[in-house]
Amino acid sequence: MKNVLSIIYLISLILIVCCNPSPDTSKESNNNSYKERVEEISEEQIDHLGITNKKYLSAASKRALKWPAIGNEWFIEFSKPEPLKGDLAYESGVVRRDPSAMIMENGKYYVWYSKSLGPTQGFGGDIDNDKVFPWDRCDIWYATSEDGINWKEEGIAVARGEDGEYDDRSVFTVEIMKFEDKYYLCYQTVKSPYTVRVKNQVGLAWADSPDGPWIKSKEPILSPADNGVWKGEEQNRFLVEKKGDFDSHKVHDPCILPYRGKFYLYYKGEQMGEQITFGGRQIRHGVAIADHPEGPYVKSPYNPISNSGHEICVWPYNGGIASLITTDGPEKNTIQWAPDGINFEIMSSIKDAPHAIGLNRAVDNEIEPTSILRLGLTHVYNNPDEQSIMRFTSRRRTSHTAKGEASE
Ligand code: AAL
Repeated sequence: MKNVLSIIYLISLILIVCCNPSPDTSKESNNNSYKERVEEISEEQIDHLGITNKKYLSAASKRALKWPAIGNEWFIEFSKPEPLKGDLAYESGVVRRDPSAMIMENGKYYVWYSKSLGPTQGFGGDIDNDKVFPWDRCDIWYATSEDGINWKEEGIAVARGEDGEYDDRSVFTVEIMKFEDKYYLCYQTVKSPYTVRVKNQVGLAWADSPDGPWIKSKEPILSPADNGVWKGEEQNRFLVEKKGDFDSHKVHDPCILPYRGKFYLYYKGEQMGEQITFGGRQIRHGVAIADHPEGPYVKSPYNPISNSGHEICVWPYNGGIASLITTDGPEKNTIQWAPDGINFEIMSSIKDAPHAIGLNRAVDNEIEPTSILRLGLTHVYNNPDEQSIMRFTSRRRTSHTAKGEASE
């Protein structure tokens, strides 16, 4: 017995020694792997980052050294949302929300948005007659403005479909794309009955003028992945046998950008059996790509392309695509950029970003990474039953001085 115990002890000792390199050895290999880099690090970088000794780089210093040679171009601060005037001012009993981007046509800004009337009853009652969400029973309306502050509501652009059509219950959360003198509105669609398990799709309409008339696609241009399995018949979206892809339940917030000779449809995916994780709801972003604006759109095999975010807010910059990520996920409150429109990296962190941003596509988005965010539209909840569209501004902070102190 004594011999057996001694052998076990000896084997354990050998295993401990072999499998756990001493702290000194690991430090050495860690420093070795940085040897080459250390020689590359300039005195200027060391001075700029305030590093004490370039032979002893903390994880934070290593990350700092990987930052691109940027100032604070991607870092911005947002104003509080301010009310609009005219027809888009708050109106009792009305929901106006999820504004599209603004485009400038005929000397005026144009914006499209979801509009519905009356209070929200939710899912507890008679869903055939009730309004289950503020964005239920919506049509897509549009408005114009000369200064972006005073708005004139022009009327319905795209209405819900006839009974039995894929968009017969609600059309909402719209985006605009102008391409080669044609206008395209892409938007979310729901078919009745609006249950908690109903799948949400994306529709498209096109016109030769921003004032319409709009021709609607006969079929949705994007649908949820079909590989999730509900558990049981009960209307409960959290009960699943299998969750399926990140977009197995809903495809939302579509936004099409012409990019690299193709059309990139960015969207938010909601998953069947959605859970709360360490960053909030399981909300991810994906992209589907087409050769023509009308489609067919093919989902990228790289999806999801973001594991964070909520409403899509994307714009072209410097040959790539920038994306503002809010609300959900571990990388919420960041601006990211992908050189290829797919592989996004964090460029800055932000706070108090407006929700459901309608970008100002009338400005030159190449002036600075965030020039397109200098002013724009957002929505606010006046209360659970009423939402209105507001405007925001943003600024880059370039100095930090005490009262009376001269800046650099
Ligand atoms: C929004 C968007 C989608 C959702 C709802 C209306 O902010 O993410 O449009 O369906 O909320």
